[in-house]
Amino acid sequence: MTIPKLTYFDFDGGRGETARLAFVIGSLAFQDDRVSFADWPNRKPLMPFGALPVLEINGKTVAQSNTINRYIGRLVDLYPADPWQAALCDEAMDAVEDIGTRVFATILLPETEKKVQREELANGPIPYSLSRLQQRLEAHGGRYFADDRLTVADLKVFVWIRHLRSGALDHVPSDLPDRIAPGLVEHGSRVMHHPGVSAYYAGRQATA
Ligand SMILES: N[C@@H](CCC(=O)N[C@@H](CS)C(=O)NCC(=O)O)C(=O)O
Repeated sequence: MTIPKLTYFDFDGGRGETARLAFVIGSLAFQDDRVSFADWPNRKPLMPFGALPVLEINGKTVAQSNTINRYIGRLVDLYPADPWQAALCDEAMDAVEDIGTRVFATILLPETEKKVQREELANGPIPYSLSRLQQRLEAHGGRYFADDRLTVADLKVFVWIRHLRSGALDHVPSDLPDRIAPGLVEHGSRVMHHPGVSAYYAGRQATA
């Protein structure tokens, strides 16, 4: 196998971050191809669906974040072998994708419209999604979303909660997860304390 190349935007979050973390935790060397926003218009037409992330391996490419997460998860044993546990893992990743897609769709809106739409999301769909995700976590024992161990689902939820709490989303209160779903915040702290995850972010800070 050639060294896989993961192409995504140059920030520590979003749809590409789960796969980056999976590579790091799984100690699988990869090329972290970070695209600047300035360079994106040149790169976009070359991508299978004109979007990122994209994984290149053995000279072939595959797109769609959760597809990539599952694929890398299988390579590094962060995806359940049991079909039912795999379905639970997919469920959590797709649930994050559902709400994330609605939030990301507001990024390029004019400021007034962005404020209206984000406040609507913060007053309904985001808390709803957080509370339902927390219920699902509790239903599976409260520690991990599937397989009673860390999987790519935990990484994806962690990235999402980290983003919400970062304050980077204007008009969405950064304390929403703490107020609505403390179980997800605790889960996020569990993931952050994974040695591979904490070492990765310590390294990212050191190079920032
Ligand atoms: N369903 C796709 C969505 C991909 C997507 O919309 N990616 C965003 C970044 S998170 C993107 O590439 N935006 C730039 C563009 O569409 O030009 C996935 O899950 O990978």
